Amino acid sequence: MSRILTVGGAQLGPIAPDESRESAVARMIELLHEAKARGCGLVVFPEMALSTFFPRYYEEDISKMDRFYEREMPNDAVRPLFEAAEKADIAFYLGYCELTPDGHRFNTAILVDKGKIVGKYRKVHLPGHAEYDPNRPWQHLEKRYFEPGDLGWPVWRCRDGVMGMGLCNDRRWPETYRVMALKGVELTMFGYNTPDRNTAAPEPNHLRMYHNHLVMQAGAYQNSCFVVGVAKAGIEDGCMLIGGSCIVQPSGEIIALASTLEDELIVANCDLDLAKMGKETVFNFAKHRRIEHYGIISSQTGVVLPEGV
Ligand code: CDV
Repeated sequence: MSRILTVGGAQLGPIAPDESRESAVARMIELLHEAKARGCGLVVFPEMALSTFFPRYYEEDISKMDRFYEREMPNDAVRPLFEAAEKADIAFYLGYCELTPDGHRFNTAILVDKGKIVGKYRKVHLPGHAEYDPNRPWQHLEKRYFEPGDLGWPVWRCRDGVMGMGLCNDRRWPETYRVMALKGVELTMFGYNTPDRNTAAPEPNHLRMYHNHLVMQAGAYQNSCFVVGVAKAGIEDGCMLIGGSCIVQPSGEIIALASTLEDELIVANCDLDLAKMGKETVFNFAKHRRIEHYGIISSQTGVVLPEGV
């Protein structure tokens, strides 16, 4: 018996700072209709899919950015997406900025099925910085505008599989995948906004795409799960974001890949049973993990060098 889930990665092109939520939602509904026509049961949208990537802008008073956050979910602007997905019988992942009733700000993703939020994740690995950096052409102020996520990495049963979520920078950290893999994850979803040509890192531009795929392919293979990575791509208010949305199978091979920097749906038939093979052999955790040597991973953040020169 196989468990085939047809998965769509709904890449979005840029969202301008003054583009309305209603407009972004209309674009997503169009991709959802295409996903329905192509047989999808699950669609993954990007990180911050309802707004421009505003952490590129500095504001002294962070409440001046409140217009980019959602105070409830779904709200009036987003409800049509929930309704369209329920009608199409498609589950979806959606990234957005969350402002809680008691004033906490998170970079959040939800998993929605049959009109209901079945899972919520708040980004743990916030990249960038908290104060204005004069050396950057664009800021990356996620540490200013968000608190680190407080929910860890739960997984959820959905569409006959075990699903997990991360957001953007989380995909670069092996801990993200492994925590979920220890809960049996079979498909892990990441939305991302990855700037190109304009960060503080002194590396050639082509490496952004190479690393984007490298981390998700390694995460899929080493944890024997599908990985779906979906970009907000293209030139957003003058700032270039990479595309390269992809679906990776548990072997680590890419089985669907975006070819544009615009709104684009990629689709793959994912047999969730393929995740079993690695979990029962090379990455049979119960059999092969040696936890007596792993303690340092959860007790230490920075590097401690050996003594001497
Ligand atoms: N939105 C992100 O988390 N972006 C980071 C950038 C800053 C490197 C990323 O990991 O793609």
